[in-house]
Amino acid sequence: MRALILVDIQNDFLPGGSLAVEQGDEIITLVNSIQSKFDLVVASQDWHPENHSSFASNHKNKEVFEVIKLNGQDQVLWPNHCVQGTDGAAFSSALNTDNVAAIFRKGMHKKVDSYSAFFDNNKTQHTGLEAYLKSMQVTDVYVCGLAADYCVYFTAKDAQNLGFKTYYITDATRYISEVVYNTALLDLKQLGVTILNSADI
Ligand code: VGL
Ligand code: ZN
Repeated sequence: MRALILVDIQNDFLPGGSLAVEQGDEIITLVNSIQSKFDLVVASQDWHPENHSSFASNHKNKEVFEVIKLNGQDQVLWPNHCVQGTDGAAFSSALNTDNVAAIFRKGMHKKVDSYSAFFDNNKTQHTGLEAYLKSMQVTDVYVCGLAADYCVYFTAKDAQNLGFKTYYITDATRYISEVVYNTALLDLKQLGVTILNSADI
C-alpha cells in the first residue's frame, strides 16, 4: 500500500498568508494531479492555539524568526499562523481534498511545537498517523506540501525512522529557507529517504 501525505497545504503558508512560503501555490495543481497514483491520501494541518509558544508575539522582546530555547531545544519564533478555526488555518480552496481519507492536526499543545505529522518536536505526543497508516497496511509513504525545510522534512524523517519506505517529492514542495532546505535534503539522503521528482512516481 502506497500513501501520499499532504503536509500543511494551508492558506497561511501560501502567498498572502502570515507565514507565506514563496511560490507555495505552485505545488497545488501538481499535488492534485498526483493523488490518483496512490492507494491512500491523508493530510496534516498545523492547528495552533492563539497563545502558542512558537509565536514570537507570545514572548517579550522577541522578533519573528529569532531562535530561542524551548524545552531545551532550538525553537524558531514564527509569525502567528494557522490559528485554530481561522481562514489562515484552512486548506487552500484550490487543493482537492475529496480523496483525503483522514486529517491529522498538530501543534495544539501550547508549549510544544510540532513540525512532523507523526509526533510533536519532543516526540512525546503522537498524532495517530503512524497507527493509522500501519492499520491500513501502508508500506510506502510519499510526502509533499509545505514547508519543504520544516514540516515536510520532519514528516519524511519520522516516516523513514518508523520503518516506512519513504519518498520526498521535490517538485511538490517549496521551502522557507534555502540553507535549511539543503541541510534537510542531505540528512534525508543519509537516512535512506528517496528524493524524487513527481514524474518518477
Ligand atoms: C511549519 C513553521 C511553523 C510548516 C509549521 O508547516 O512547515 N513551519 N509551523
Ligand atoms: Zn506552526
